[in-house]
Amino acid sequence: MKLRIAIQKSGRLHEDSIKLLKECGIDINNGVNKLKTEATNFPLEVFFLRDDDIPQYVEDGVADLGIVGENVVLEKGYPLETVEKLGFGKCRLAMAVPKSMEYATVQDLHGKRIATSYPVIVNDFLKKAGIQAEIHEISGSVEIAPGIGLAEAICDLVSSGSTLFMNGLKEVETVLRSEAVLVANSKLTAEQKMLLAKLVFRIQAVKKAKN
Ligand code: PRT
Ligand code: ZN
Repeated sequence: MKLRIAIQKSGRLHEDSIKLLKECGIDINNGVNKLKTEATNFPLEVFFLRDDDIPQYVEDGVADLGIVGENVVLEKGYPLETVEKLGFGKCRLAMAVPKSMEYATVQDLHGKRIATSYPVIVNDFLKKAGIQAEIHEISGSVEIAPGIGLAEAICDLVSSGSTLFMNGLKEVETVLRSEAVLVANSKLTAEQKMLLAKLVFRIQAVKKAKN
């Protein structure tokens, strides 16, 4: 019996995900272009996937566990169990508007067009704030939307803020704070749960050693 974990194939979470497993004493050889690999000293199989696909694989039980940003987990909306926050991949999903726009409160988003790759989370935010706005879903380069006349505001991930700055935008609302999390399928067997507990114990030890 093995646990199967899905991690990002390439991108911002890839390196830190591998590093975390290594720090947990788990040896994996991650050759380039491999779709999966096996740990040599822990009953763990590692799948390399696009981050957007990870929640679905875990929900379907094709993988038992996944490492993915909370932002992706929430947007997909599957009832996965968040087992542990991992302390890397930190960012925020934020509303931003052109620097020149006067902005005082969230009410200023009323009636505006908002470009985002996170329509579910944004819709939820607007609903809670009692704001009616038009959501334009786009899959990339969200920050150029105001400049090309597609929207008056955007909602996108921000870490340093330099992308917003370079595009003449200012951050006006934090919609969500996010970091990488370990998620699990909600129907693990008793044996799988025991292995997961072992893994989580090691992750917590790694995190403690860093504080
Ligand atoms: O190929 P795949 O689909 O797997 O990857 P991806 O391109 O969809 O995702 P990727 O690798 O860019 O991000 C993976 C995860 O990293 C995200 O889901 C977040 O949880 C987390 N993360 C942390 C970030 C950032 N920080 C981040 N800054 N994801 C994206 N960004 C982008 C943001 O969209 C914007 O374009 O970086 C730009 C802003 O950065 P700053 O530093 O200029 O503010
Ligand atoms: Zn992605």
